[in-house]
Amino acid sequence: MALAPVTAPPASVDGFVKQFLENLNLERGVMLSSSSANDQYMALANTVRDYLIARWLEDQRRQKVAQAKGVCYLSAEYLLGRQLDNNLLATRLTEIATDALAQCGIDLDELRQQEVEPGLGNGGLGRLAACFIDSLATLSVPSIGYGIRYEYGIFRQTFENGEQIEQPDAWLTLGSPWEFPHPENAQTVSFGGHTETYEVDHEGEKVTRSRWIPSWNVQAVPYNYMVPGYHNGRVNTLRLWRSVATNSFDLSGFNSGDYEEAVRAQTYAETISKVLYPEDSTPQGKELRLQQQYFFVAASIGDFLDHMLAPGYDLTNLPNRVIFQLNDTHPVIAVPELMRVLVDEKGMEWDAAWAITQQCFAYTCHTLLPEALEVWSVDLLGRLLPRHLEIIYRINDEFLLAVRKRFGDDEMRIRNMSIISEHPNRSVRMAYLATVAGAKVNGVAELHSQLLRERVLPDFDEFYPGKFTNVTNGVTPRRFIRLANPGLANLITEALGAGWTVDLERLRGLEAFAEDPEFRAQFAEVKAANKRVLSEVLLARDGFELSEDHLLDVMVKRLHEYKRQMLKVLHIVTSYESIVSGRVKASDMQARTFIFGAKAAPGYAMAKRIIHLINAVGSVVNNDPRVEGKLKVIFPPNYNVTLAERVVPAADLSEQISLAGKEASGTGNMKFALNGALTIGTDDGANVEIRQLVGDDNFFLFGMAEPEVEALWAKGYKPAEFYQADESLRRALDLIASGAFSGGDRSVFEPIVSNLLYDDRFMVLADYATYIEAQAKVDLAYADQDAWTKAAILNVARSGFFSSDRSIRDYIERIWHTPPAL
Ligand code: 26W
Repeated sequence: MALAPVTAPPASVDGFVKQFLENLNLERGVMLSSSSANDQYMALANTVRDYLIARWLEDQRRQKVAQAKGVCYLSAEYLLGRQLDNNLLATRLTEIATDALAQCGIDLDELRQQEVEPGLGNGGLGRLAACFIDSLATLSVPSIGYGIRYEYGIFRQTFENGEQIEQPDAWLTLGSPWEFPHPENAQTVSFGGHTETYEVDHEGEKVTRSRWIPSWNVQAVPYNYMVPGYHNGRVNTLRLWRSVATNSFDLSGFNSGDYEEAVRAQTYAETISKVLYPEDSTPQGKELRLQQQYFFVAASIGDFLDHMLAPGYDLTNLPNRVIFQLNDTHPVIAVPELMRVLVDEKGMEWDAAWAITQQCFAYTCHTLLPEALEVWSVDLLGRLLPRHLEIIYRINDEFLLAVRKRFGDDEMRIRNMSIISEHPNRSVRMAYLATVAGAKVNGVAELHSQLLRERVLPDFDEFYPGKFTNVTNGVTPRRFIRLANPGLANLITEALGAGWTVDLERLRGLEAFAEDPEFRAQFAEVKAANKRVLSEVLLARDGFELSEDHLLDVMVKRLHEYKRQMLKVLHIVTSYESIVSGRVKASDMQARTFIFGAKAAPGYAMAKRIIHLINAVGSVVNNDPRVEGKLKVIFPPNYNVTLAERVVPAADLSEQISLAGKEASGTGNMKFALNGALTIGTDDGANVEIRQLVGDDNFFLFGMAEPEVEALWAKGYKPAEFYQADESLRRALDLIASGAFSGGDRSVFEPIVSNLLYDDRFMVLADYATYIEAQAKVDLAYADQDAWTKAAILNVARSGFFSSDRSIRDYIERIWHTPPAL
């Protein structure tokens, strides 16, 4: 069949106007003259959708007919950012829409502002998933993203007297025009109850089988989102699940007057997809979180088996049809779920089912922090998912048997490798389960993958040769260059011609232009214009104004001690102290504006105190006349994808200063390099690869490398010794301790100071001196604007490797082995 049954409206200004007005009338029920901005935004979004739907339906049909191997990306988070602009870009409709709206007297830019971004993720992991589904669609890979449609995404951050306040993110209040609910395709997801055994006849023999008798269930309703590829006419699907009660009311209860009891079940069922856990890196071990995890993977596996397979599909072929990619441990409960479905529901033998399962999963690890590796107590898991716990036990028994066979009765090794940990409580190590079940396990940058093999899972690496691999993260050039930085995108197209957006290695061609003074001038002008745009945004948003000719020094990411926002604070305080003590004249100083963006997990007290300190330092530094405006600290609240799209293109300096061995990859680092910021960074995560590519001359390296960190721990790290030995560090810490940033109250930031002096798990004090040195080099380098611009161009030219398209190609080659696109 050549034509899909639905056709898109004509891609012309007139066609667009007609469709837009029709949507305004028919979908919103308003006339143009009486429509609100929200009406107009909704009608516009509907119009863009109308252009995508025919393609979408056709792609779904094609994927089903072909039955080729595809990817199910399982992720608890998708930090999507705004959809309108991306969908306009993908469909080449931006110009048409601009003109069409202008004909109706509407400014597209104003409608853009109407969209509340779906913040269905915490940070790097969720944003990576969003970049990956963009690349999967752009590379025409048959694939679907599965996740949770949280009613409330990551909290909205405000500051009160410098302290973080969390507000609910009610992103759905006005409705989302991008989602297609399909209640008729709901999956039932069960919980609780018990298991029992029963006997069946199998080829004349009686065999004992197990089954799960759950005690309650919920409905998982799919909400579909279109994921358009860039200029390739493809539209993939993101399917997010919402939980609702099975029989929304218990009618008999209702009739007998117990209204409260009747709604209770419904309310309870709906809490499962109510809110995103704002915890980043420290799992909470909360029952609701396990419910969320099981809820979405059970629905996804059920959905795949029910709707994506040809009728009568032979499940022994499943590994040729699908690979479930586990985005960290959050979806790992999918492993026993697939086993349960194959064995208990489809009647397959255990060994056959296990052989299939082991080929159908692959696991991506996103962390090195031991505290971030999820474990679930056996108590909780057994209560919520008793059959799954049995299955996990059996997987573990057979696995440990194989380990014994290979290594003998090395009890310590068995303990270390067991999926069940006995201490401090009996619990299931989800990363181990994923490693045992996964066909492949990957880290997210070279260094991370190496440390994963050598430090976190060495026994597994030995036991499973070839299972571990690396796929370095990437970011989508559509959102983070084309949309975020149209000035740079146009300059690149003028220099290199079209096509680089889907072939980012072509940025290499810019190396030659770095030598061209005219190109450098144009590049510098783009940067300056981006700073003006950011300044306007910040002024409207938070009342901040950027000063011209300041070096823009940016640190935006979740607030975590390992990321070391404190090191940045110490640098600022050091600069400030050198002015107020009279040792440095403000007029001799390179003017800098420091921008922070960071949310702290609501329960992470130290992180929240650091946010308070940053704001406190800002209000003192910004208002001290002795500084003569040479240092500015600004901290716009509620950093999110939308703000990132304005901040990243304006930055001169990108701060990537985690303690070596702690940041798995980082992806902000890539966005900055691609937008022509220079990095000051440690030898950590993907910084290592960025530096190798852009060259030492175009990167400010400082701090201990990972082996030096290990050596210092081994020797015994005493942070107070660094304090004693370094006068400038002493002055900075003393100034904070003195109450200079807390109206004389020494107690407010005392816990931060004490923590650094006596604990300092992330070795801030040990890296302080080299950091300050590197920052001095930054100041010197920035003084030669032309040389700086050249280095910035080389950063762009040499960062094409960090396209998420390349990451996805690596996944295909090293892990998924999916055939070329249809
Ligand atoms: C609730 C427990 C928990 C544990 C870990 C929540 C979230 C996590 C994530 C692994 C945190 C995360 O986002 N990790 C980041 O993943 C990025 C994408 O691979 C990397 O670039 C970052 O370095 C890594 O910190």
